[in-house]
Amino acid sequence: MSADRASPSYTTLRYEVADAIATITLDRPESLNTLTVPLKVELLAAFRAVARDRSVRAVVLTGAGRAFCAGQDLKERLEPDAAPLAVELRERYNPIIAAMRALDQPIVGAINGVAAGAGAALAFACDIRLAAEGATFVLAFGRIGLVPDSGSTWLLPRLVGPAKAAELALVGETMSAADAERFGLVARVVPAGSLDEEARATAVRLAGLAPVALALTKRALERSWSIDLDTALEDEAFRQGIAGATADHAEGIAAFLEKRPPRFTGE
Ligand code: T3D
Repeated sequence: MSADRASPSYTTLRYEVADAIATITLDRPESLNTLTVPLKVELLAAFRAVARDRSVRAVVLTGAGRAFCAGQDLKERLEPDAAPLAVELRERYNPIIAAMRALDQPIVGAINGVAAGAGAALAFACDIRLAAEGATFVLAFGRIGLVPDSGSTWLLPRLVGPAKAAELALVGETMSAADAERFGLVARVVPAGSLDEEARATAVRLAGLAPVALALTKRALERSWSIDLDTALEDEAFRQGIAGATADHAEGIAAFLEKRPPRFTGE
């Protein structure tokens, strides 16, 4: 990919912007992209950079090497100055998940390999997930005497339903990419060699849509889990009022009638 902009200030991930798409690549392949404090700090900074950059219309999140992310770096956890677990969650993990879910731009997770522990949670927090054929998901927390965290107890039941979520969270079984597709955890499984291309194609399609409508749709889908139908109907009417007042809506109608592709500006 030829990057329009790549920030040299990141050391544990790559942040590249090209053609209105930000690609964030967790880049510690020698340890399966495990989450260290520097990586967590940089990942939050990267999502905040996306939030500030209105020229970015879609994000791809992926991992370098054979893994997507093996979760918390357990060697770092044994260091004497490691923060207590609850502090680490409140100060580092939770803000990343919150930033991902609050982002206006959609995030495409390109799950290239194993996604374990908080690495699985990062995948769950993406808006759309594509998985390489060999990718796996494992809530490895129970194996080390921990509770699933980083939003996984909230996100997973909403993605795969309560029965499968309970099995994954309690038993800690590894879920294959094929099963992830079967249970609706990923939108599609693709050959490993095509994952980057497929993820980028999805991001390109998203980047060509109207940004305000996309952001409102993200919020509506998220909110739908905690409201009843009557409230959802009113919520849709409210959001449609906002989307309908945008220049992009007028452009969408004009483009349709003129039989040409729309040029959305985010206005
Ligand atoms: O701050 C806090 O602690 C609170 C937050 C917690 C959030 C969490 O994420 S807790 C869960 C942490 N993650 C895990 O428990 C996963 C541990 N890893 C595994 O279960 C397996 O490694 C995988 C299923 C991810 C992959 O298995 P496999 O067979 O493909 O690879 P491997 O041989 O096990 O691992 C390759 C290397 O990566 C190996 O190092 P070595 O022996 O070659 O020097 C392994 O130790 C290392 N590695 C893998 N995961 C981690 C790790 N090193 C440190 N931390 C890891 N999480």
